[in-house]
Amino acid sequence: MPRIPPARFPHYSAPIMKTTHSPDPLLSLLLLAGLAGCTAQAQNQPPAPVNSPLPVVQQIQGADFQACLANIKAMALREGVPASVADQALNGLTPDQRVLDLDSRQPEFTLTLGRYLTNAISAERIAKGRQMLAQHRGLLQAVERDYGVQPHYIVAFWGLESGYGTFVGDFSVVRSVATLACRTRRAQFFAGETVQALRILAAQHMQAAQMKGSWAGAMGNTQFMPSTFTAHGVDRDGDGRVDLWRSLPDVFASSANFLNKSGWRRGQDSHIEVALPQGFAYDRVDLNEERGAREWRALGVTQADGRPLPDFADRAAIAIPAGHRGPAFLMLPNFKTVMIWNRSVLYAISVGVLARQIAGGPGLLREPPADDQPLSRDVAIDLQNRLIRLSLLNDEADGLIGPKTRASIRAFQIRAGLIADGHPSPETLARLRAAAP
Ligand SMILES: [Ca+2]
Repeated sequence: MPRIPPARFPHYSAPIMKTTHSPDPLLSLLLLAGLAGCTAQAQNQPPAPVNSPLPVVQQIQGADFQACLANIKAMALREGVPASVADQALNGLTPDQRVLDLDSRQPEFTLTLGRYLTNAISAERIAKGRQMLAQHRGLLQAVERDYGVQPHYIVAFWGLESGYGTFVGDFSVVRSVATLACRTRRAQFFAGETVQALRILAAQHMQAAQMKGSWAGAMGNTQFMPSTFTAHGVDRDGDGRVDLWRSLPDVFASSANFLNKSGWRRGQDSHIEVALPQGFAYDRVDLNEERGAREWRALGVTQADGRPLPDFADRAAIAIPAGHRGPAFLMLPNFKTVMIWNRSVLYAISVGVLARQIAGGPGLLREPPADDQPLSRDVAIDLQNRLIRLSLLNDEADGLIGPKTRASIRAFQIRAGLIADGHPSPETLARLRAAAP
């Protein structure tokens, strides 16, 4: 951040591929937010390479780099990539050690909501977003007519992904995804991405030397992975190529097309910031606790500014990623669509908050608590060990604050007379240290 440095990518966590993007560097945030279950619900599995039998993928892993590339080439030929294109892109390719270094780094801390939003949404980013919205209004409105995604949301994604095209990455995409396919345990996913990257070259959307992206292969203004590019890229300007690097019509239409295909509901927001009443039962805040507008109103939930909750379609759950002292978010259906783009709750919140500000609205009405500290893995393990000693957690301490640990924190908070929001706030941590020295 604008994009969180890829070094934060927590590769020790279970399946973490985003649908559109590189491995999610922000999953740990989501775990801190106690919302890991949300990912399991909303995520799509990474697209498997089409028509690639598993034995080929298994061969890839054990092979040396050149043999691995030969296997990927065989997969690409079966997908219709001409041998000349595959040879030109793969011959003489070597693994990129920078990519492996970035991939192997583990995050030392999980970010808090407050820190995340500070990184994601600067005053400058809001101002430039407003400027971009005004400058490209006609094009954005035409795209909205065709795909149903509001201009300020398209601009917000653009701002978060690449700083409005400022940060698009300078890694060779083919080399990055081939390196990750042949040198990491995620062979199947990245072999498929390599094949899709070759398909992009075969279709002459972009030449290999120009096809640059993030270290994990996310490309252009939208930071699409190759498979998302081939599935959802749109040639809006009609020059015969999808160009997510240089053509804003293609960039906007491709983003909107992805969101449209992922279930975006025309004209709707992704979340509503809400206020919870005094004495609210925080065990109702859980991703499985979806309720309709009438039910939430009956429980005393209002908009953050005190106005009554508007009607909304379907049922929605509430998230409190900074605990009861921080802002609360009613996650509307489009929130789930944002999480198909990037399966991080904090990312999805950022999109909604930034979009609203780009449209001229206010930011958060309730700020995250300033004293919330990023949780290191060691502190998280220490927290879990104390919960285990109190017989409130029946699990191994793994340093990941998931739904089970969060439930244990709630149980401790109830025992200690604290508000049972399941959030490891400084006060909860201090009380836990005193109770289980
Ligand atoms: Ca084009």
